Amino acid sequence: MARPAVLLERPDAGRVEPARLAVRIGIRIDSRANAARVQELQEAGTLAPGCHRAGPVEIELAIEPAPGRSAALILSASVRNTSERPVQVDALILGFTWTRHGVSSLRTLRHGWQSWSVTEGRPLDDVGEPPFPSGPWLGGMFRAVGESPPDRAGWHESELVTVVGASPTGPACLVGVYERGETFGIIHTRMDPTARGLGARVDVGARVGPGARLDADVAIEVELRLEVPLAPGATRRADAVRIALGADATRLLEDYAEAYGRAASARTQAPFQAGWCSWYHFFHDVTEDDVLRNLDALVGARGELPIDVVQLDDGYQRAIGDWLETNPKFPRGLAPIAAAIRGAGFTAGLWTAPFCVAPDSQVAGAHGDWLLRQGDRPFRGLHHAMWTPEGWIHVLDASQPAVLEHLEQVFRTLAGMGFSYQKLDFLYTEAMQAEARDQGVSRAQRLRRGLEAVRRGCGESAFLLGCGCPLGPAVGIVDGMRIGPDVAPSWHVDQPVVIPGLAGTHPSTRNGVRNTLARAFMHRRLWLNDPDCLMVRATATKLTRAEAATLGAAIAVTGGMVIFSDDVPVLDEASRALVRDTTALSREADAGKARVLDVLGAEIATAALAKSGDAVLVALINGSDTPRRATLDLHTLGVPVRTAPLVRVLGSASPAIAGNGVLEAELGAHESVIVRLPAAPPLAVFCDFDGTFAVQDVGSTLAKRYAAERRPAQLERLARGELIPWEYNLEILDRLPVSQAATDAFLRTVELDPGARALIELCESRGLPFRILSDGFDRNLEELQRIHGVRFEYDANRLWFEDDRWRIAAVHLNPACGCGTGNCKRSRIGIYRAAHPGTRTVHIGNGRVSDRCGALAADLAFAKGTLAEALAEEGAPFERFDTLHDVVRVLRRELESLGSGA
Ligand code: 9PG
Repeated sequence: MARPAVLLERPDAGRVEPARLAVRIGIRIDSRANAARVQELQEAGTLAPGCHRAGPVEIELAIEPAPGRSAALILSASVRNTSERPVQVDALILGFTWTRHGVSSLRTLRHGWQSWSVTEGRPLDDVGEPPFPSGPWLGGMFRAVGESPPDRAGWHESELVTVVGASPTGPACLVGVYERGETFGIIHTRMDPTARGLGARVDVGARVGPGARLDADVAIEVELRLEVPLAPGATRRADAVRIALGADATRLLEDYAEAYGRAASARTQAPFQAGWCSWYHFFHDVTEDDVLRNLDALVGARGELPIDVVQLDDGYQRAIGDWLETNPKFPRGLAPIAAAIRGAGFTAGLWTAPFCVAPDSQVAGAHGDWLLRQGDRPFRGLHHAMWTPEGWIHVLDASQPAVLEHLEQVFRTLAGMGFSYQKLDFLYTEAMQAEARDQGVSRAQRLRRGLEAVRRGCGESAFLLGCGCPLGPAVGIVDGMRIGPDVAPSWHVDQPVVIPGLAGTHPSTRNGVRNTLARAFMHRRLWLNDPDCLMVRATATKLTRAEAATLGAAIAVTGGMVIFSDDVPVLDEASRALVRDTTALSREADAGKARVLDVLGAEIATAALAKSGDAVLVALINGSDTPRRATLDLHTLGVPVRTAPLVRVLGSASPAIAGNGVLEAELGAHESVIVRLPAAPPLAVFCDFDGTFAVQDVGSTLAKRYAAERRPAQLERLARGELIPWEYNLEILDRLPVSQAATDAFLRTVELDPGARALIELCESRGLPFRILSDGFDRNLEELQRIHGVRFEYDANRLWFEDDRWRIAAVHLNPACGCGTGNCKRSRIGIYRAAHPGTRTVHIGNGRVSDRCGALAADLAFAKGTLAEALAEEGAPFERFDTLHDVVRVLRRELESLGSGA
């Protein structure tokens, strides 16, 4: 069989090959939209650019390289009904395989549909997504499709985006949809049982061994859910899909979010948000007095609790859907609340569930025809016992222009009262599988249009926070997004009834921390992440201080919004300190760049970092239920740091850094710690002196001149291995009877390399440490600096004049290294590297005796002369240079690529 074309390839991450292109056509068994339906799968052949027939439709597919330098493709598809009858297009399916990646044990990111849906790393096992045990309606609150098609059994499922790859780093393949409110993308993955020569069942782990294949195929299929009827001749465009290969899953996710955000005009520029919210202490019982008391307390604590937003949550409204009317707990209505908050110098925030309406609301009573339907009755978006006596909540149908006008009007009124921060909740209800008046408006489009109407009403300058929101359609409309389930004053889910299949989405601190870390890559690329409220109270909580600090640590190190939700007047000093510390650290992380390490490795990520000015915050997180010794090799941070001073800034564990650059801490169950380390420069340059920085070799010239008769014999002993290089030096140079004046006269003839000054200038201007490593002598280097008017730091052997003779002493003999020189360059570079994990070390040299061990120790070696010969013989990588100008050119290029984060 001919090999299929390769779509995408990267030497360190395998390749992507096309598989099938198909479409799901829905056939309704009766006339109701949500009534029983069967689906027919129509294959359109192999995934390839161009036009493909699939039963009654044609699929047009374009495949283009993604802009930029990464190994990524963009697939854009549209579907056209070429038949004479309407066709229900449920989904387009784009299939491919990821292969030859060399990974034996793969993991995958399960990304959830909406804010509260589970997002975590999982093994790519044969089981796939477990069947949802509580029925399609409940399933449909947390997943784009309440019940997966039967042919998806055994596949893993992820919504919007997934990465499959090695943990902690290594080859990875990302597939992500640039959802713009046309479709919902679901990505299915599994070990490919049809992979060449692998048989029906794949046990990848078992095939690891000498000569074993490590390149099992992963089958990946993206389903772009349209679920719209197409009239004869009509065309529909699906949202675009990105496929990317790389060597680090987190970076692939960051690149995806960056490119997606740009393509979708994401709103990422709002200032850092810190605030107070009424929900997690007062819940539905909140009163006007509670809000005003807390407002007073916040005014009193302004210096100490530096927040901007005061947000009233659920509990003020007369009925769900009637957002402009308050219940008796807010006798003066909403406007005075906004005025009081603003008057106190805060931003006034308000909670609503814009698409939800209770049956007993005025809006539902007056406009029964505005609701999404399910057959002959209004659709039920959720059951909420606190909201209405029967508990059922209906949903406004945003496919209707009148509904959009109503939404716009409501939010214009709220904005007019002074609420410039809107927490928009239960947004998923709009996008559930229900019957809309205009069936041609897809579920994603309904949500998008509804949100656009809210934005029009609120105005451009308002801060909109999505909550319970399917993520994709909101990009470009909201400024902030809840990225996890509700937190609670307990680590684990603590409620009387846990709904089967929903334990991961029920309120708990653990569930919040898990999502906060797993979705950190979205922050400031798609919006500002809202990790949900910090819980700092010391009473009426089952959280230990350590657990509360873990929530704080996850919020802080990912740089998201910091909202706390405790009764301010009763907070003790430790609780206030946690608010203060979390806010200050998160503000810092937000201004820099935050990164969670190893997103695939565990359900709850174990380490994260944030660059912050000239420091780096590093978090070690133990989300597990047992104590553990957390370790993190600082060389794997991807950011250069110094190992001292190490300052703990959150948590109470006592971390330390071992000599090999590994950060360690004993963490109790659910305990975390954040430390601050100084940032280190990206490169550190070590340069040989004699013959490299200076043209002539001082020592050997003096030896030739003043020890001519002894020299040949000693050189022979050196060559035979009877002397090590330092012993040879002792034989030749120690007690050499040459006057200081004669030596200095010779030194005045020594020239510097033509690029020597440019190299020092480059290092100075970019803050790169520059150090001469010389097996020559300190006195000569001092003298030559004076002669040439240059300054540099150096390590060199000692030379002094005593009793009319020169005396020498070695400073850094290292018997463990074979170099035998007085100043072992390998160990000098090794010492630097251990104290500066992540800094790339550079060595420049020309001689095989004293420079070889330095060149081999460095990350980047420049060589000429006998050093270049020696390295070439050994097959060691190096950059050849002639003068130091060549080195300067390459280092500039290197800095550019490091600076771009590639
Ligand atoms: C107000 C709350 C808070 C909170 C929101 C949201 O699945 N559920 O039944 C469910 C109920 C409430 C809930 C989330 C899920 O909380 O996340 O911050 O605003 O509404 O009612």
